[in-house]
Amino acid sequence: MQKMISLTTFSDEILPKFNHELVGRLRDLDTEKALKESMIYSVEAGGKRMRPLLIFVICQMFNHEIDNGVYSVAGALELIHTYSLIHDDLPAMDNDDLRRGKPTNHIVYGESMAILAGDALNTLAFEWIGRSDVVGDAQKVALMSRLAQLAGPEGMVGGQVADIEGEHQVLSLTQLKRVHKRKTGDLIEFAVYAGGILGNATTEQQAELIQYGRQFGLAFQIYDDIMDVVGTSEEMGKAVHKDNQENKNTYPGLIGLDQSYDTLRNVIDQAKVAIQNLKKTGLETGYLEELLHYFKLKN
Ligand code: GRG
Repeated sequence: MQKMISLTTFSDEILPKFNHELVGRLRDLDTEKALKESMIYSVEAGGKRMRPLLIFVICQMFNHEIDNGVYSVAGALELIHTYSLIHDDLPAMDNDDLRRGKPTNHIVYGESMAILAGDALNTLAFEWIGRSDVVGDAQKVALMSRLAQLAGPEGMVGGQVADIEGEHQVLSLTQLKRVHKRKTGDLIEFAVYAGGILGNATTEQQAELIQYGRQFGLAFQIYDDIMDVVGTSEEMGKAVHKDNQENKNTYPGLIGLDQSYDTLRNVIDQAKVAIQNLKKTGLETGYLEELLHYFKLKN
């Protein structure tokens, strides 16, 4: 029987340890001071660490210790996520001044340094997985190639391009879903994939984890779209109501707020089906259920 710890324990104890390790490793880098500062600034700017949290709870579900190897993989994912946000905020992309309630990286360090900090975080991610002395070689190869695929042209970067290309067109819901899946969903999919690989999930369990992750990722983006309409800048730590002003394709823009909430509800229900299937394989799935409470279903 698994010894369960509460989700609050993850937030209160495991995430601070992880943050300490993450920033410590960046401080130890033998590189230029300005680059290091710029990288650390965004990594410790107060992200929710949702993707690492997914990896940690899945490892816990499989009784896999949250060791240095898990930190390397979860850290790598957070580095890639952070790089994507730094680049997304650049003047050539979304041109945002505020992220996580703080000035964006290029506002503080200038555009060149922000681009280079993003590049450095992206490449360092693969070094961290490759150099881990706890993760097995076969696992490393699987993790690195899947991360490259999901973060690269077929995944997040391609999704960002499709999003930009779609800005002056009205996308169909199917097209929008595909943009979201790649731009936002694919890194979340990596989190559940990595949890399953580290935890030695069976093929059947891995398939259900991916199913859960895909629905979680879609819900994450729909919720972000909804919050851009109903949230305040203080709550979100970034500018809101931008999507509409910038003619972005969003769920509320395409189908309205009420139907966006309905779609969110349906997507969460599908994530619950994956949870039920995982439960049938003997896993304790309470964490996966609790994580769905992140999405506040109003209306
Ligand atoms: C620039 C290559 C490149 C890719 C950018 C991630 C991305 C692709 C764009 C971000 C656009 C965006 C704001 C999407 C909404 C969902 C999302 C990814 C929100 C940010 O993630 P959180 O909420 O951020 O996990 P924190 O700050 O908590 O880490």
